[in-house]
Amino acid sequence: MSKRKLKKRIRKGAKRAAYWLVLAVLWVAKTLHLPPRLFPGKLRQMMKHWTRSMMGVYVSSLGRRAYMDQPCELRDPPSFAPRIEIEGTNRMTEADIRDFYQKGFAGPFTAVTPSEMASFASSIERELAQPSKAFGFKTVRDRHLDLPEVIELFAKPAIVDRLAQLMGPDLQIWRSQVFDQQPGAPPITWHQATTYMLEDYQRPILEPLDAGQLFQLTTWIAVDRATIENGCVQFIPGTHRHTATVKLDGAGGFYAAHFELEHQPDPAKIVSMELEAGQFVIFSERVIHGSPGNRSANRRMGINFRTVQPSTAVYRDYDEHYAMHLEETYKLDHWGVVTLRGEDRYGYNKVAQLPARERVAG
Ligand SMILES: O=C(O)CCC(=O)C(=O)O
Repeated sequence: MSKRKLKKRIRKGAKRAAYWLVLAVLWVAKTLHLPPRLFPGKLRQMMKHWTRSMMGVYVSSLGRRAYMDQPCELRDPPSFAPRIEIEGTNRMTEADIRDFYQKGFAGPFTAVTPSEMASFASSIERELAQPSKAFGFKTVRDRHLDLPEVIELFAKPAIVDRLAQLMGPDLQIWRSQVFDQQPGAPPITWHQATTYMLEDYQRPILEPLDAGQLFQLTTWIAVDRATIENGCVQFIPGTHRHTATVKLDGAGGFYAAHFELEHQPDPAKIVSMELEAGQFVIFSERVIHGSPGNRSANRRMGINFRTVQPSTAVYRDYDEHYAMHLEETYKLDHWGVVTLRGEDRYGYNKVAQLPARERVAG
């Protein structure tokens, strides 16, 4: 091993040991019910947001295992009736909503035609080479904040009508990401998310009123045709009720983050969501999902966006955010949620100033 690699490994080991020690102290403090206010800055956040079971898994494994995200359980709603009434092709029935709650995802559906998607694809390729106006550097994250064509795609009635039937009439987009899987791209390991504490493991990005309810939905839209060969998104139905644990530094990878989910999927149960360009799937980020890597000669690009109800606070008291899997830090001065539908009766979230138009749909 080269000297540089050895030094890097020692630094990493020392950092992990220090983190373990801090967590061990916090775990004792949590067991003794000491109030978070006794701790400074980041430690106070961890005392507040790491549950005893999160600390317990990390400390008892000597820092080798952790919960994938803040553990919480999803309950069924009191009724599977759609949350809004819609007529026409985008209408979902009670059986459709029940099916979503059983599996954790719904689709495929069609947002735009493959030829409409082809012109979106050339525009997004061009724009991704330019710095994001919201963050000031080139990134695949949150390009809906500076590119009107992205928000126009997200606002297609085929998408918005279904999100509203599943989650309710008032919807805010808080985040989006382009997934550009070039030929040879490695798999995106099985993963799941709840309140997005997993991005820095200190505090959650999302603070729902009730984490037992459906408070977030992801829409994943195929920019290119997505097949098993080029690495379409795959789901393990029914795994969205509980939060799994991960082996840290495991064999799997999600870009720069390395971990392996401690859930062995039954291969017969894996659903491969093959999509034509312009089609989409809606899922709860709590369902275990990933993609098998691109073994074809063609690119597999997709764009996702994440929606909450205004009752969920997003990035409360954050000035900036670090995403471990992309190794990027975003200053949040120009970040805000975008109203996709309905109204905000809570006022928790800063609303973004979009370049073309602020409200994109009725
Ligand atoms: O595009 C992919 O392969 C993974 C997408 C994903 O993990 C997500 O949308 O949450």
